[in-house]
Amino acid sequence: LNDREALLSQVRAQMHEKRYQHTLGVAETARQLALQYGADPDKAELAGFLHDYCKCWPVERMRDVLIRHDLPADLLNGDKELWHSFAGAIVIQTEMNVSDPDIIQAVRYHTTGRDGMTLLEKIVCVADYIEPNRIFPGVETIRSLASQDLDKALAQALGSTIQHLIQQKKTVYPLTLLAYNDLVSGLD
Ligand code: DGI
Ligand code: FE
Ligand code: FE
Ligand code: FE
Repeated sequence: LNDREALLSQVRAQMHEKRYQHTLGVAETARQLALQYGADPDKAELAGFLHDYCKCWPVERMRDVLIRHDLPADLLNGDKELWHSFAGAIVIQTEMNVSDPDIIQAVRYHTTGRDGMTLLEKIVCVADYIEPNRIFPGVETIRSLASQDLDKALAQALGSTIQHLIQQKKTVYPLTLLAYNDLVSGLD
């Protein structure tokens, strides 16, 4: 109980209020999706709660973590938007004593996705798109797909992110394309 309070306040201290409300939304949405799709609801909630742990850190602090842990050059030379998920997966181990690989992977891949995503990874990634505070064109489509078919929801979500990145002339990280192709080729 006291542990739970400490966990909440430590995560809250890493970010501004709006990001914290998003974090709570992802945690609750991930729990609901886990109940719906047969994953561990406690793990899903915790992974959702931790997923954006580093999101509001200064980029230099995230870069330090990535360099110290030898993360790939394509990540360090690529879009800084991706850093918080890979840094977060490292930092929750050192600062929050998280050792569960399922939770660590769900945080690591919550932004990019990857091929062969686990159920928990999919749940956190979809929850990140559809939590109640999210408003963007197309979110209702993803919400309704998520109530029917998690893979369809995630394919739709990643597909719209890829389109958005291309429209803005931004790079698409290879793992995002691999995730998208993997999901689409598995759909009926
Ligand atoms: O941290 P959040 O804002 O809650 O959400 P996120 O971690 O899913 O996404 C962070 C941003 O990363 C999102 O606005 C799109 C951007 N982004 C940049 N390059 C890529 C990318 N997202 C994906 N999936 N793949 C990319 O290559
Ligand atoms: Fe994120
Ligand atoms: Fe996301
Ligand atoms: Fe998020």
